[in-house]
Amino acid sequence: MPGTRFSDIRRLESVDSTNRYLLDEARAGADDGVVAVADHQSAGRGRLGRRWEAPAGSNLLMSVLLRPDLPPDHRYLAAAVVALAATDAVDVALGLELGIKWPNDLLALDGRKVAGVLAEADVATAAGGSDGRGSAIVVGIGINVNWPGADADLPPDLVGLATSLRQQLGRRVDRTEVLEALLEALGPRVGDLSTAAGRIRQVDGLRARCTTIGTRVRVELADGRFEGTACAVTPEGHLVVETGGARRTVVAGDVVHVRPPGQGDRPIGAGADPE
Ligand code: BT5
Repeated sequence: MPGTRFSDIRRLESVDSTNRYLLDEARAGADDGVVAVADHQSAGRGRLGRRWEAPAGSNLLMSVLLRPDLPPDHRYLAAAVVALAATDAVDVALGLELGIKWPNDLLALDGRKVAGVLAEADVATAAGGSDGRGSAIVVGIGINVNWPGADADLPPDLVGLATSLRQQLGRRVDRTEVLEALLEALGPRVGDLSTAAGRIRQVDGLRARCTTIGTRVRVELADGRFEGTACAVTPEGHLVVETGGARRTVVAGDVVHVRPPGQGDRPIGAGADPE
Protein backbone atom coordinates (compact mmCIF):
# COMPACT_ATOMS: atom_id res chain seq x y z
CA MET A 1 0.00 0.00 0.00
CA PRO A 2 1.76 3.16 -1.20
CA GLY A 3 2.45 5.78 1.47
CA THR A 4 2.26 3.29 4.34
CA ARG A 5 4.96 1.18 6.00
CA PHE A 6 3.66 -1.71 3.85
CA SER A 7 4.65 -0.45 0.40
CA ASP A 8 6.57 -3.60 -0.58
CA ILE A 9 3.96 -6.33 -1.07
CA ARG A 10 5.23 -9.54 -2.68
CA ARG A 11 2.35 -11.45 -4.29
CA LEU A 12 3.28 -15.10 -4.73
CA GLU A 13 1.23 -17.59 -6.69
CA SER A 14 2.63 -20.55 -4.79
CA VAL A 15 5.23 -20.88 -2.05
CA ASP A 16 5.98 -23.44 0.64
CA SER A 17 5.28 -20.95 3.44
CA THR A 18 5.05 -17.15 3.43
CA ASN A 19 6.75 -17.18 6.86
CA ARG A 20 9.68 -19.20 5.53
CA TYR A 21 9.91 -16.86 2.52
CA LEU A 22 10.09 -13.72 4.68
CA LEU A 23 12.51 -15.26 7.22
CA ASP A 24 14.90 -15.85 4.32
CA GLU A 25 14.32 -12.30 3.07
CA ALA A 26 15.03 -11.00 6.60
CA ARG A 27 18.32 -12.88 6.70
CA ALA A 28 19.20 -11.31 3.36
CA GLY A 29 18.56 -7.87 4.89
CA ALA A 30 14.98 -7.05 3.89
CA ASP A 31 13.43 -4.06 5.63
CA ASP A 32 10.66 -3.71 8.17
CA GLY A 33 7.26 -3.74 6.51
CA VAL A 34 7.77 -6.24 3.67
CA VAL A 35 4.59 -8.27 3.14
CA ALA A 36 4.25 -11.65 1.43
CA VAL A 37 0.84 -12.87 0.26
CA ALA A 38 0.36 -16.27 -1.35
CA ASP A 39 -2.46 -17.84 -3.30
CA HIS A 40 -1.26 -21.25 -2.21
CA GLN A 41 1.17 -22.70 0.34
CA SER A 42 2.52 -26.21 -0.18
CA ALA A 43 3.77 -26.42 3.43
CA GLY A 44 1.81 -23.79 5.36
CA ARG A 45 2.89 -24.01 8.94
CA GLY A 46 1.15 -23.71 12.29
CA ARG A 47 2.83 -23.63 15.66
CA LEU A 48 4.93 -26.49 17.05
CA GLY A 49 5.39 -28.17 13.68
CA ARG A 50 1.66 -28.29 12.88
CA ARG A 51 0.22 -27.65 9.44
CA TRP A 52 -2.01 -24.87 8.17
CA GLU A 53 -4.55 -26.03 5.59
CA ALA A 54 -5.96 -23.90 2.77
CA PRO A 55 -6.89 -24.88 -0.78
CA ALA A 56 -5.32 -22.72 -3.52
CA GLY A 57 -7.01 -19.40 -4.20
CA SER A 58 -9.48 -19.47 -1.34
CA ASN A 59 -8.07 -17.88 1.79
CA LEU A 60 -5.80 -15.06 2.90
CA LEU A 61 -2.29 -16.38 3.55
CA MET A 62 0.13 -13.63 4.43
CA SER A 63 3.16 -12.71 6.48
CA VAL A 64 4.71 -9.43 7.44
CA LEU A 65 8.33 -8.72 8.34
CA LEU A 66 8.66 -6.47 11.38
CA ARG A 67 11.77 -5.01 12.98
CA PRO A 68 10.14 -3.39 15.99
CA ASP A 69 11.98 -1.58 18.73
CA LEU A 70 10.55 -3.97 21.30
CA PRO A 71 11.96 -5.14 24.66
CA PRO A 72 12.70 -8.89 24.39
CA ASP A 73 10.10 -9.83 27.02
CA HIS A 74 7.41 -7.99 25.02
CA ARG A 75 7.99 -9.87 21.77
CA TYR A 76 4.65 -11.67 21.94
CA LEU A 77 3.02 -8.30 21.25
CA ALA A 78 4.23 -8.48 17.63
CA ALA A 79 1.88 -11.42 17.09
CA ALA A 80 -0.86 -9.77 19.13
CA VAL A 81 -0.98 -6.64 16.96
CA VAL A 82 -1.47 -8.76 13.84
CA ALA A 83 -4.32 -10.65 15.52
CA LEU A 84 -5.82 -7.34 16.64
CA ALA A 85 -5.49 -5.80 13.17
CA ALA A 86 -7.23 -8.82 11.69
CA THR A 87 -10.16 -8.44 14.08
CA ASP A 88 -10.31 -4.73 13.18
CA ALA A 89 -10.29 -5.57 9.48
CA VAL A 90 -13.06 -8.14 9.69
CA ASP A 91 -15.12 -5.81 11.86
CA VAL A 92 -14.64 -2.67 9.74
CA ALA A 93 -14.77 -4.26 6.28
CA LEU A 94 -17.38 -6.95 6.93
CA GLY A 95 -19.18 -6.04 10.16
CA LEU A 96 -18.26 -9.39 11.72
CA GLU A 97 -17.04 -9.64 15.31
CA LEU A 98 -14.25 -12.07 16.14
CA GLY A 99 -12.59 -12.84 19.48
CA ILE A 100 -8.93 -13.59 20.19
CA LYS A 101 -8.19 -16.86 21.93
CA TRP A 102 -4.82 -16.46 23.63
CA PRO A 103 -2.21 -16.70 22.25
CA ASN A 104 -2.87 -16.83 18.52
CA ASP A 105 -6.33 -17.85 17.34
CA LEU A 106 -9.19 -15.77 16.00
CA LEU A 107 -12.54 -17.35 16.80
CA ALA A 108 -16.04 -16.71 15.54
CA LEU A 109 -18.70 -16.15 18.17
CA ASP A 110 -19.65 -19.83 17.85
CA GLY A 111 -16.14 -20.73 19.10
CA ARG A 112 -14.83 -22.08 15.80
CA LYS A 113 -11.43 -20.97 14.47
CA VAL A 114 -11.39 -18.47 11.61
CA ALA A 115 -7.69 -17.60 11.67
CA GLY A 116 -4.35 -18.47 13.24
CA VAL A 117 -1.23 -16.37 13.79
CA LEU A 118 2.33 -17.66 13.76
CA ALA A 119 5.23 -15.42 14.84
CA GLU A 120 8.76 -16.58 14.16
CA ALA A 121 12.00 -14.80 14.96
CA ASP A 122 15.14 -15.35 12.98
CA VAL A 123 17.77 -16.69 15.34
CA ALA A 124 20.58 -15.10 13.39
CA THR A 125 19.08 -11.62 13.69
CA ALA A 126 17.36 -12.09 17.06
CA ALA A 127 19.88 -9.92 18.88
CA GLY A 128 19.31 -7.04 16.47
CA GLY A 129 21.33 -6.16 13.42
CA SER A 130 24.80 -4.67 13.74
CA ASP A 131 23.49 -1.91 11.48
CA GLY A 132 21.26 -0.74 14.34
CA ARG A 133 18.02 -2.04 12.87
CA GLY A 134 15.69 -4.01 15.10
CA SER A 135 15.78 -7.79 15.05
CA ALA A 136 13.43 -9.46 12.62
CA ILE A 137 10.11 -10.99 13.59
CA VAL A 138 7.98 -12.54 10.87
CA VAL A 139 4.31 -12.71 11.75
CA GLY A 140 2.11 -14.84 9.51
CA ILE A 141 -1.64 -15.09 9.54
CA GLY A 142 -3.95 -17.48 7.75
CA ILE A 143 -7.54 -16.26 7.56
CA ASN A 144 -10.24 -18.64 6.35
CA VAL A 145 -11.94 -16.28 3.94
CA ASN A 146 -13.85 -18.49 1.47
CA TRP A 147 -12.81 -21.98 2.61
CA PRO A 148 -14.54 -23.87 4.07
CA GLY A 149 -17.71 -22.98 2.16
CA ALA A 150 -19.49 -25.65 4.19
CA ASP A 151 -18.50 -28.16 6.87
CA ALA A 152 -18.43 -30.86 4.17
CA ASP A 153 -15.36 -29.17 2.64
CA LEU A 154 -13.28 -29.80 5.76
CA PRO A 155 -11.05 -32.75 6.59
CA PRO A 156 -12.71 -34.74 9.40
CA ASP A 157 -10.32 -33.47 12.09
CA LEU A 158 -11.34 -29.85 11.48
CA VAL A 159 -15.12 -30.34 11.41
CA GLY A 160 -16.63 -28.38 14.29
CA LEU A 161 -13.30 -26.61 14.87
CA ALA A 162 -12.81 -24.51 11.74
CA THR A 163 -15.05 -22.02 9.98
CA SER A 164 -14.64 -19.22 7.45
CA LEU A 165 -15.77 -15.65 6.94
CA ARG A 166 -17.90 -16.95 4.07
CA GLN A 167 -19.65 -19.46 6.33
CA GLN A 168 -20.19 -16.85 9.01
CA LEU A 169 -21.57 -14.25 6.60
CA GLY A 170 -23.37 -16.54 4.15
CA ARG A 171 -21.62 -15.01 1.12
CA ARG A 172 -18.27 -15.01 -0.64
CA VAL A 173 -15.76 -12.44 0.58
CA ASP A 174 -13.13 -10.53 -1.40
CA ARG A 175 -9.67 -11.49 -0.06
CA THR A 176 -8.11 -8.24 -1.26
CA GLU A 177 -10.61 -6.22 0.75
CA VAL A 178 -9.62 -8.11 3.90
CA LEU A 179 -5.88 -7.74 3.16
CA GLU A 180 -6.15 -3.99 2.60
CA ALA A 181 -8.23 -3.43 5.72
CA LEU A 182 -5.79 -5.53 7.74
CA LEU A 183 -2.72 -3.59 6.59
CA GLU A 184 -4.47 -0.28 7.19
CA ALA A 185 -5.27 -1.29 10.77
CA LEU A 186 -1.83 -2.81 11.32
CA GLY A 187 0.27 0.29 10.57
CA PRO A 188 -0.63 2.30 13.69
CA ARG A 189 -0.64 -0.79 15.87
CA VAL A 190 2.92 -1.68 14.81
CA GLY A 191 3.94 1.94 15.43
CA ASP A 192 2.67 1.55 18.99
CA LEU A 193 5.10 -1.30 19.67
CA SER A 194 8.02 1.12 19.91
CA THR A 195 6.78 3.19 22.86
CA ALA A 196 5.77 2.23 26.41
CA ALA A 197 2.48 4.13 26.09
CA GLY A 198 1.76 2.49 22.76
CA ARG A 199 2.41 -0.98 24.15
CA ILE A 200 -0.01 -0.31 26.99
CA ARG A 201 -2.61 0.73 24.40
CA GLN A 202 -2.11 -2.50 22.46
CA VAL A 203 -2.31 -4.69 25.57
CA ASP A 204 -5.52 -2.91 26.57
CA GLY A 205 -6.88 -3.71 23.11
CA LEU A 206 -5.87 -7.33 23.54
CA ARG A 207 -7.58 -7.52 26.94
CA ALA A 208 -10.78 -6.16 25.39
CA ARG A 209 -10.80 -8.74 22.58
CA CYS A 210 -9.37 -11.75 24.42
CA THR A 211 -12.14 -14.28 24.98
CA THR A 212 -9.79 -16.47 27.04
CA ILE A 213 -10.01 -14.14 30.06
CA GLY A 214 -12.61 -15.46 32.50
CA THR A 215 -12.60 -18.87 30.86
CA ARG A 216 -11.69 -22.23 32.34
CA VAL A 217 -8.57 -23.33 30.46
CA ARG A 218 -6.21 -26.23 30.13
CA VAL A 219 -2.66 -25.04 29.54
CA GLU A 220 -0.35 -27.37 27.65
CA LEU A 221 3.31 -26.61 28.26
CA ALA A 222 6.42 -28.26 26.86
CA ASP A 223 6.89 -30.05 30.20
CA GLY A 224 3.34 -30.78 31.31
CA ARG A 225 -0.16 -29.36 31.60
CA PHE A 226 -2.43 -27.78 34.20
CA GLU A 227 -5.96 -26.44 34.45
CA GLY A 228 -7.23 -23.20 35.89
CA THR A 229 -9.18 -20.04 35.15
CA ALA A 230 -7.59 -17.42 32.92
CA CYS A 231 -7.89 -14.16 34.83
CA ALA A 232 -5.65 -11.51 33.27
CA VAL A 233 -3.15 -10.50 30.59
CA THR A 234 0.15 -8.98 31.78
CA PRO A 235 1.69 -5.79 30.32
CA GLU A 236 3.86 -8.08 28.15
CA GLY A 237 0.74 -9.78 26.78
CA HIS A 238 1.24 -13.01 28.71
CA LEU A 239 -1.70 -14.94 30.17
CA VAL A 240 -2.28 -15.20 33.93
CA VAL A 241 -4.08 -18.35 35.07
CA GLU A 242 -5.44 -18.94 38.55
CA THR A 243 -4.92 -22.53 39.61
CA GLY A 244 -5.21 -24.09 43.05
CA GLY A 245 -5.19 -20.70 44.78
CA ALA A 246 -2.01 -19.55 42.98
CA ARG A 247 -1.48 -17.42 39.87
CA ARG A 248 0.75 -18.70 37.09
CA THR A 249 1.90 -16.61 34.16
CA VAL A 250 1.96 -18.44 30.84
CA VAL A 251 4.50 -17.00 28.41
CA ALA A 252 4.22 -19.62 25.69
CA GLY A 253 1.94 -22.60 25.50
CA ASP A 254 -1.19 -24.03 24.00
CA VAL A 255 -4.43 -23.12 25.71
CA VAL A 256 -7.63 -25.09 25.39
CA HIS A 257 -10.90 -23.48 26.48
CA VAL A 258 -12.63 -26.12 28.56
CA ARG A 259 -15.82 -26.53 30.52
CA PRO A 260 -15.61 -27.08 34.26
CA PRO A 261 -13.96 -30.43 35.09
CA GLY A 262 -16.18 -33.46 34.48
CA GLN A 263 -18.33 -31.84 31.80
CA GLY A 264 -16.05 -32.58 28.86
CA ASP A 265 -14.10 -30.24 26.61
CA ARG A 266 -15.56 -27.98 24.02
CA PRO A 267 -14.44 -24.82 22.33
CA ILE A 268 -16.39 -21.81 23.52
CA GLY A 269 -17.05 -18.50 21.88
CA ALA A 270 -16.60 -14.84 22.73
CA GLY A 271 -18.44 -13.80 25.81
CA ALA A 272 -19.88 -17.25 26.23
CA ASP A 273 -20.28 -18.53 29.74
CA PRO A 274 -18.04 -21.59 30.20
CA GLU A 275 -20.94 -23.11 32.06
C1 BT5 B 1 -1.81 -21.54 13.88
O1 BT5 B 1 -1.12 -22.60 14.39
O2 BT5 B 1 -2.99 -21.32 14.05
C2 BT5 B 1 -0.95 -20.60 13.04
C3 BT5 B 1 -1.35 -20.63 11.60
C4 BT5 B 1 -0.55 -19.65 10.78
C5 BT5 B 1 -0.79 -19.83 9.33
C6 BT5 B 1 -0.16 -18.71 8.51
S1 BT5 B 1 -0.63 -18.81 6.84
C7 BT5 B 1 0.55 -17.64 6.42
C8 BT5 B 1 1.78 -17.91 7.26
N1 BT5 B 1 2.68 -18.85 6.60
C9 BT5 B 1 2.75 -20.00 7.25
O3 BT5 B 1 3.42 -20.99 6.88
N2 BT5 B 1 1.97 -19.96 8.35
C10 BT5 B 1 1.35 -18.66 8.52
P1 BT5 B 1 -1.72 -23.64 15.44
O4 BT5 B 1 -2.31 -22.90 16.61
O5 BT5 B 1 -0.61 -24.59 15.69
O6 BT5 B 1 -2.91 -24.32 14.70
C11 BT5 B 1 -2.67 -25.33 13.76
C12 BT5 B 1 -3.80 -26.31 13.89
O7 BT5 B 1 -5.01 -25.66 13.46
C13 BT5 B 1 -3.65 -27.54 13.01
O8 BT5 B 1 -2.98 -28.56 13.68
C14 BT5 B 1 -5.10 -27.91 12.70
O9 BT5 B 1 -5.66 -28.65 13.77
C15 BT5 B 1 -5.80 -26.55 12.71
N3 BT5 B 1 -5.94 -26.00 11.36
C16 BT5 B 1 -5.18 -26.21 10.26
N4 BT5 B 1 -5.62 -25.48 9.24
C17 BT5 B 1 -6.69 -24.80 9.68
C18 BT5 B 1 -7.59 -23.87 9.10
N5 BT5 B 1 -7.48 -23.45 7.83
N6 BT5 B 1 -8.57 -23.36 9.89
C19 BT5 B 1 -8.72 -23.71 11.18
N7 BT5 B 1 -7.90 -24.59 11.78
C20 BT5 B 1 -6.89 -25.12 11.05
